[in-house]
Amino acid sequence: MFSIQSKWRYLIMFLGIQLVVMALLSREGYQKRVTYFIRIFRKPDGGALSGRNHTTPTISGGDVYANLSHLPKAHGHRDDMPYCPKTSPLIGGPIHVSFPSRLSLAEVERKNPLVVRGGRYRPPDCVARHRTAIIIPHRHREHHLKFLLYYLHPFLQRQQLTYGIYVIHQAGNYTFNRAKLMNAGFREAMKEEDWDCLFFHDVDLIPEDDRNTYVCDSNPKHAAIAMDKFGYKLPYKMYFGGVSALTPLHYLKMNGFPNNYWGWGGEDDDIGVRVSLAGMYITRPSLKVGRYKMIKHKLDKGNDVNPKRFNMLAKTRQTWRTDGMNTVEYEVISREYLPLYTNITVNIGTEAGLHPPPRTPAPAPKAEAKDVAEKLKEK
Ligand code: BGN
Repeated sequence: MFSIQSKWRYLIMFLGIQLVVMALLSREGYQKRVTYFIRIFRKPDGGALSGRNHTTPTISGGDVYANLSHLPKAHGHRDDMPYCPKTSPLIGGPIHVSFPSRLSLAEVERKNPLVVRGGRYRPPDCVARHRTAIIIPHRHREHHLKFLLYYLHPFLQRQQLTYGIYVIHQAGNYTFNRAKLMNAGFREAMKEEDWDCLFFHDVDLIPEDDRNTYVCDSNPKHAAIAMDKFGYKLPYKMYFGGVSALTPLHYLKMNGFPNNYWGWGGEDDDIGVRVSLAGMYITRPSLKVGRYKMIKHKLDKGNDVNPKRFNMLAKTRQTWRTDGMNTVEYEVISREYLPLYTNITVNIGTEAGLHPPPRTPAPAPKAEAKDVAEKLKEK
């Protein structure tokens, strides 16, 4: 009898301890720590690709795809759909970003079943309050683009936006011109849809917090305020590089971006100066939210540092009205509506114009009379 009673006592004590442990673990802080430890024991780079096992996707802390699997698989009827809430319930805060080498575009497609041709999306269960186009200037960075698409699609879906992703690809091998590609991207995107906000986005920057909403402010917004490469701080007060957001009205008010910055550097500073010359100011999210991880890479071939940038920057006040959207010249070579983005290849020419005359080869040095005489002798 005595022993049965003590057995019951132990069993009740054991169950009690289990209950306390479970209660503690279910508290948010403990959940985060448990996820943290699980991540340590996982293979490196495995965290972001939680959907590798097709049947049982793991929803880990910071997984950008968490919650999205609960969305309806098809779009509802347009007439009876309510507006999306002002703050999306799908927003989760910090996102874990890593760059697993095995990622493929097919995997990105599989994980984004609601994205349609051309890289377009609208929320399946509500009418979006915002319509955002993402403009990505690009050349020889397919590897980076794949990672950006992997993170950007779910990031934007969590914000319940209607969106489209445009990659503006510079044709040929002439020096890269980021700002001119943005001008081409702006015009081509606006031809297709009445976007109310455009995000000008470097291909190698991955947003790390989905509270950094991809919607426009009443003034031009600099979104990439805290990058890992600058120690998650603004490198200087007027910095406007990486990712910025403007409405079509903002863009036209400042005559778009400059067309004449060939190579690395200065064009983003010029754009920042244009904002204030056009009577606007730069807004920014908080340092906590405007965080980005940069995909490491060497300086590109064909994007050498632009030695003219200092002189050009000193003249922005004189040039911004006559160089920009009102003077941009380019040719669309192709427009492809790919599953994850619209790929627009453009010829933006060179510093010598859209169709620079082919370089004539230097004339061969005239043969000396003496050499000719020698040659004749040999014969
Ligand atoms: C600045 C560059 C920017 C670049 C940032 C961050 C110039 C102009 C000379 C004053 N500006 O120095 O274009 O985005 O660094 O790398 O070089």
